[in-house]
Amino acid sequence: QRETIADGAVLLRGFVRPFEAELIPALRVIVKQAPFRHLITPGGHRMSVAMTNCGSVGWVSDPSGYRYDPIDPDSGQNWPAMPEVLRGLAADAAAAAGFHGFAPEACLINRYVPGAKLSLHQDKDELDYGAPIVSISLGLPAIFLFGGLKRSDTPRRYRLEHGDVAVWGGPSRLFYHGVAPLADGEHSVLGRQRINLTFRKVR
Ligand code: MD5
Ligand code: FE
Repeated sequence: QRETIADGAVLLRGFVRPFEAELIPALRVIVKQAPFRHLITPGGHRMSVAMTNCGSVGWVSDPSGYRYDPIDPDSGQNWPAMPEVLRGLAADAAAAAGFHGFAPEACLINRYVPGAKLSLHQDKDELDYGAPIVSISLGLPAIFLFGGLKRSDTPRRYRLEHGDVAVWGGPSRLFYHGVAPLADGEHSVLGRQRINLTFRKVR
């Protein structure tokens, strides 16, 4: 089902559940080629969330700053290509939320283990804020913190579960958001972790 939580922000609960059997093997192939790693922020902190990417560019952070880079700094090679099943699901989810013709270049893949969190932030490293960001949640449930345009706006809390998709477009594209520390648990398919994929148009 479809729930609009702000102007341009839509939750599609269970949207990718029917495609789990294609999605998870595609993920395993990517992670074999570009393993999860803990990036260092420009402030010198090691992120508790581990990350990798697929697509023509990937999001990276290091002490010099944040950027989208065609090269995986760990391998010196291009990031793995974005599998068609992922590209198609992202485009279909965007269309279901009213954003037609979404053509993502980057898919950032975040891995949360119990205790891992993502502090409140805005996604501002993309050039085209007109395009939405599509987010797919897999594995353990998480509490998503959805704020507003100001850091001081009190976030609303949404529980995101395995198979849920969120589409962030329009004014909400630049809202502050984060993920509360992951509660411990065991997911029947992915075990003790949550995986989130975010599809982005970068240029
Ligand atoms: C996550 N990831 O659950 C989230 C899902 C990230 C990140 O935040 O930057 O990797 S994406 C949530 C998102 C993206 C863009 C805008 C808004 C939320 N929003 O307006 O709330 O790992
Ligand atoms: Fe974000």
